[in-house]
Amino acid sequence: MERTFVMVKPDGVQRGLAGEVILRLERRGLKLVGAKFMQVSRELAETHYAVHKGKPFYEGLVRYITSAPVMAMVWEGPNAIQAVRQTMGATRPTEAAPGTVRHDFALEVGRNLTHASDGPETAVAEIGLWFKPSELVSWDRATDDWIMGSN
Ligand code: IDP
Repeated sequence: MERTFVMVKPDGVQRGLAGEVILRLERRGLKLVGAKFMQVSRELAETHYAVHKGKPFYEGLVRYITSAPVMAMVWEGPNAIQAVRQTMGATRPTEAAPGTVRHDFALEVGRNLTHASDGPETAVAEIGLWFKPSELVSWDRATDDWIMGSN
């Protein structure tokens, strides 16, 4: 079982697409284990995007992510990291597959609606950065066996 960090970025919230993103992840079968609607501080944005520091788009990226509230979430499921990245689509919306969130609702890489952890180590680090352990809920869902059964 994996957990992954997912964020509906300011453009997604402003455009009323937070529910759409949640709907798609729920329908996929993933389980929500943490969520908060929040304004991102510059400090948090810089830590989250530290890997991009020095790149031409870095300053704009930090400005974008701190410009308005976001919906930060943790989703759980088998292969959750890969499944969520697939549902979101490629970083550049014009390269995202039809049917993905970024294809269906976005045009530009600088306004690509969502963030999702890109690997197991990043997921652990990002979940720890954005959520306290006490903010995450482990819970049984009546449909778990129908979604997560392996045989
Ligand atoms: P990801 O969000 O799909 O993991 P990353 O390459 O990690 O993609 O980039 C992080 C975020 O930085 C992107 O989602 C996008 O918002 C922004 N970004 C990446 N490349 C560019 C660019 O060339 N111009 C503007 N923004 C960019």
